[in-house]
Amino acid sequence: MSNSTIRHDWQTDEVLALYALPFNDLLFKAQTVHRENFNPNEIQISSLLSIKTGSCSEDCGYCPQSARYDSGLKPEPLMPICDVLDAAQQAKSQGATRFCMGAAWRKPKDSDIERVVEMVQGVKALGMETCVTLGMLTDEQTARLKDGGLDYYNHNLDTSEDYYSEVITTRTYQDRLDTLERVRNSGINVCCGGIVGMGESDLDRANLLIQLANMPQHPESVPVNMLVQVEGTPLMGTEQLDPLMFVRTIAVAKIMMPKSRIRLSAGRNEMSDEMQALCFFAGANSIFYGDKLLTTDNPMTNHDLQLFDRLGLKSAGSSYA
Ligand code: SAM
Ligand code: DTB
Ligand code: SF4
Repeated sequence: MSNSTIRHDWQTDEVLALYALPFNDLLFKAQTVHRENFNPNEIQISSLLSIKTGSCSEDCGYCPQSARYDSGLKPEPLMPICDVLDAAQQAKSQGATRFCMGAAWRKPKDSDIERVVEMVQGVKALGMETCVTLGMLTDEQTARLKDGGLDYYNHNLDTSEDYYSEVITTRTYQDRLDTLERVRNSGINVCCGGIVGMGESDLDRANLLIQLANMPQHPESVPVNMLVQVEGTPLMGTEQLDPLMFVRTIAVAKIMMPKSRIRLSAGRNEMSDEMQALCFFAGANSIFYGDKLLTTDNPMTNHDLQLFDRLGLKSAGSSYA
């Protein structure tokens, strides 16, 4: 069997066995799979913008945007389109090829979707790829986003089905899977991953990856976030995950989903350059770039550009350039 066989039948025991490999063996295997599918010196660069901030009705234990927690965040309504396009133009001029717009909604209203479609069309006209993350969608809303030209929809499973209810109680794992199925069926590319460092077990991390890899089609983009601990949220103070376990998670994700882009996502501001280099070696080949994620800090663009230079990494470019 080739290293890069696309499988949808991963079993718990074999995923735990990958995790348990000696670190060098695991990284060698992941890098081998990665090279069979991608140029190992190219990364895809996405920038994020929070187009609607805070006052969210959900209780996601990690999130500073939930109305239930006092994180000190100032809520902001849906941004005017011209401001969104200014931010997209700035991200493009700094080197991003995809612009990801996030809204703190449980689910959008139909009127919200119309405004988001205008944003998507404006960003595409700048020559960038588009991604939005808006919460749960109906069939009609998904079709409208597809017709409007959206390239990617981000909707994370966040963790294993078992651990999910420890983190979120206001919507179910099945709700997440239903939206993901709608997005997949509509023909929009799927961006779906999770967060580690939330106090989950090794088994939870393995089961999250099994959920992702055993979907009928692997997500094109798989963000692996390290929890950003925010004061006021329930997960503040969670024991830090061993950074090498984070690197292992990237490597196992790469082996299980060889043709997917694994994104080194939230948490980079708290990672050393050397840890990020290990993540790129393990098969991560996409990042969020720009001084801010949605509401928390990300490494400064100058620092990232220097890191790319030191590592000989180049932008993978945009299919629209
Ligand atoms: N409200 C929509 C939803 O939850 O689907 C879209 C925006 S939500 C902020 C997008 C994703 O950001 C979440 O699913 C979660 O994976 C990630 N996220 C939020 N807060 C985070 C944190 N403190 N650390 C790491 N990832 C986080
Ligand atoms: C994803 O997986 N991570 C991004 C994006 N998709 C929307 C969000 C990270 C948010 C980190 C906390 C914040 O800045 O609010
Ligand atoms: Fe709301 Fe999304 Fe934050 Fe959950 S992750 S509280 S749904 S903004």
